[in-house]
Amino acid sequence: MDARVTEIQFVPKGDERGQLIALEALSEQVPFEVTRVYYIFDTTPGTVRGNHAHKNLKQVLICVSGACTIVCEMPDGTKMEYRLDWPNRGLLIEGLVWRQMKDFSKDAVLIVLASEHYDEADYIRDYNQFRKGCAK
Ligand code: T46
Repeated sequence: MDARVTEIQFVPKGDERGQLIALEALSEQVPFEVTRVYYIFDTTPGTVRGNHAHKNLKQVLICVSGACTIVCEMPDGTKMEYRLDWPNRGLLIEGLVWRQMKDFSKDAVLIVLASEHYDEADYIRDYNQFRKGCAK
């Protein structure tokens, strides 16, 4: 799978009562079957999470409360930072992308929709192995 990071803008179904965002599997925004959902909250101030890549996983990250920064590095060393600070912003991460999550606000809740069940064998935690583009 090619490494790819795509910023997604969700269109809220807003009215005078407030906002609602609906996400559907196998849609343009979530182009996979959602097999797992997890969320990160109550983070320790200054913490940096992640520091790994995935071989095959596809994920959509949304900071539904507060804000955090996602740093994505491609196997060629290209780095991009994305500030997720509103529930209508998402990040689709596919393939071999080294990711870090940092600068969490106190109220940050980062929810992640994932294409596969949790599998430690899908993680690449060795940065040098990642830079070699080795998915073994
Ligand atoms: C990712 C970023 C954005 C589970 O038991 N099941 C799960 O589905 C997950 C995601 C984690 N865990 C366990 C494994 C560890 O004992 O929860 C603990 C913390 O996981 P980890 O250190 O991998 O968390 P992060 O925040 O560094 O990374 C997570 C995801 O693991 C990863 O896939 O892309 O969020």
